[in-house]
Amino acid sequence: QMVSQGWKYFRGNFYYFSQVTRTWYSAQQFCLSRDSHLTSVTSESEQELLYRTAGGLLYWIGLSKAGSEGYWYWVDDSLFNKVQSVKFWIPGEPNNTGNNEHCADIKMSSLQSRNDASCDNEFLFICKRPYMPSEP
Ligand code: 2F8
Ligand code: CA
Repeated sequence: QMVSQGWKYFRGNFYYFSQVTRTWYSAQQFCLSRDSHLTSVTSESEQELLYRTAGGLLYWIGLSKAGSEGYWYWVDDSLFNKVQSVKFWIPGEPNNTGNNEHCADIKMSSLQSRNDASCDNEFLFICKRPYMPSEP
């Protein structure tokens, strides 16, 4: 039986912390090839797990901007809760430096860990895959 090597289990999902860097889009393509997406972060406990495991290293997450309004969305189709999300950004972020920061990473080992950055940066990344028990 296949055991999820390199994937960390937490509350119904498996998480993969990469050891190599990719652009945001390339990272998402990698996650898709492993039946996963760049991770969403939809609760305080999930945010804690991720920033603690990240240990201060910088990782892409599955948050990007779309549309002419540039609203944030989760690439795994989780609902983006703008109000809840405020407390997860680093103070002063997102600042859209150079009008070219349309993807998000976790950067600080803190509840307030999120930054917006240019999607062309090559960073480590975190994939997330729901745990789906199969029939015995
Ligand atoms: O000071 C915050 C600022 O730091 C960097 O720009 C100098 C970040 N750039 C990257 O991570 C590529 C900005 O996104 C960040 O806002
Ligand atoms: Ca920024």
